[in-house]
Amino acid sequence: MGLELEELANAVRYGNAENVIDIVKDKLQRKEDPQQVLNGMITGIQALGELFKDGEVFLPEVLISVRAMNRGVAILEPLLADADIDSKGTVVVGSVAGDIHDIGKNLVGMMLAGNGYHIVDVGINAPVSKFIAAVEQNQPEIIALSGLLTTTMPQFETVINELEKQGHRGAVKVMVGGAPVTPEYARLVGADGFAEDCVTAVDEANRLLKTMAN
Ligand code: B12
Repeated sequence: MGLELEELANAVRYGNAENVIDIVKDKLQRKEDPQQVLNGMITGIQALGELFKDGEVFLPEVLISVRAMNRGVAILEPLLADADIDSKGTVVVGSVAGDIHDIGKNLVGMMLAGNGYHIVDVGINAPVSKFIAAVEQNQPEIIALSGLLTTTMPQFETVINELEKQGHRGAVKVMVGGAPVTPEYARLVGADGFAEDCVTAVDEANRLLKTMAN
């Protein structure tokens, strides 16, 4: 990582919103790739995640960093989500019941929007009924479930089973993701797709769309 990206990662890591905003704006002015700028911020929040895991930082510090990161993401959003593209299809995105983590879910939605998908975001801590209602109202091609906790990941299966029960499973592809999710787990719960991050999530959505066309 370049020195300045490291600076950006540190600004996120230490929750310094002013610095985050300054560095992001400066980089965009110098026509740097918004995706690279985003990666700098993700590196910062992930580094903080490690310290959080080890008990070296606590929730309030994490929240301050999340707020700083969101300020930076808000500046990048219009650049990542280029509105001038014809819609490829609709994706319902949401963080499953019991889960209030939304940075990853928002980034996945943003990258998909930037690559031509219409996004319906059901938000955080979304009960199964909310996903089903969104499917019925919007007839999406894909539903993208985000789960960051080992205790909320089983919700993927709950949503998939309910889609089946309500007769929607044939018409919608389900893709899942979140830090603890593995491709094996995705298969185990009967999901059609999985991606490691918000960039490969776009490739995965494109792949799923292709399988529907056949
Ligand atoms: C920020 C954060 C918080 C913030 C969330 C704020 C917010 N608005 O999101 C706050 C402080 C609120 C929080 C709370 C908690 N957290 Co927390 N949190 C994190 C942290 C540090 C970073 C998460 C993050 O935003 N990462 C950055 C984004 C960009 O990455 P991401 O979410 O993984 O998303 C990427 C990919 O996974 C993927 N992706 C994500 N979703 C999807 C969906 C699809 C369909 C696809 C294809 C891809 C995809 O693409 C994304 C972008 O590239 C992680 C640590 C970590 N390493 O993940 C812990 C972590 C997830 N939290 C954890 C815990 C335990 C909690 C709490 C229970 C703590 C507590 N004791 O209260 C609560 C639970 C709250 C709840 N009910 O949900 C644990 C989970 C452990 C586990 N395995 O279950 C972690 C792993 C930390 C740890 N190591 O202990 N947390």
